[in-house]
Amino acid sequence: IPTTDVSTAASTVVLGACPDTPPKLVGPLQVDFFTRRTLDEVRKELKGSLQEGGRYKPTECISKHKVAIIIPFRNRYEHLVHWLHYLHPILRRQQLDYGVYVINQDGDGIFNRAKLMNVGFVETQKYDSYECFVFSDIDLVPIDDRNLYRCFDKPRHLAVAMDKFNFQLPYNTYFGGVSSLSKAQYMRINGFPNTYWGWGGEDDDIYKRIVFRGMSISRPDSVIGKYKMVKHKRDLHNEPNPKNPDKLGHTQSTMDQDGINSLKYTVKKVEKDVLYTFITVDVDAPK
Ligand code: BGN
Repeated sequence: IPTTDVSTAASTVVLGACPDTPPKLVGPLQVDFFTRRTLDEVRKELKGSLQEGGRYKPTECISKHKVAIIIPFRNRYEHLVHWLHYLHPILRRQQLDYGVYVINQDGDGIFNRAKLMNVGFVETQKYDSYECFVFSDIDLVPIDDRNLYRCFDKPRHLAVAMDKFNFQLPYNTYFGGVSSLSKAQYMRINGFPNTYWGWGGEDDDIYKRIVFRGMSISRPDSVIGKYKMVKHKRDLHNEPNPKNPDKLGHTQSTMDQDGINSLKYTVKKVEKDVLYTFITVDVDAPK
């Protein structure tokens, strides 16, 4: 309940904490990727409600959830436009205190999704005291706003029912697409591996780390956890890497050496747009 401070001439309202269940969620959403959108149009749609760098916090209450949304990225602007158009209004309705950080891999060496997510974890903490990190692929849009982009008492897997997998998990231990970890959960697994170059396996490695550190995961149900994926061709320089499946057999012995404690990278450029903070990094990718 907001209380009024009458000690000043102009009365100031002291905000209360936001409720546990955000009151303005609508449930299932219409999402389509056929409508052509430009970044400029999306900026015009959203700029009144956002702070520079893709930041937002509710004005009606104090959010309990300070969340850095981290998106590993390279050359997918057409997906970024859809993601921003749909996600900002959802995150706002969820009453999160959040920022959107696009972690852009510099150059055209082999892509490394998990290493970019580690970079996001370190870099975003330079902007605010984030305690919760949501890691999202650029091509995934939730189609139910009750799927909360925050942290829970267990590491959370959010992308449980994707259209491309017929709205089911592809397998029980799948942890790909979109996930959230608190700072403590993330530190407990030494972050993510830095050594999965190219497509495949890094999400399975993260799942194993969680289990090897005695945790389990939580998920929304498969109604709330529905996602649409923007259809696309495989990116250049992100081929399935035949070495990655073998690495998975060694996670337990490698995870203490390969992770946030061994992360090396160079920030090349930081650009603040009203819709996001765009961080370009050299991750020392093999060609
Ligand atoms: C799995 C991939 C995941 C990927 C899912 C869904 C591997 C490791 C060898 C088994 N795992 O096969 O990374 O998210 O498919 O596409 O390639």
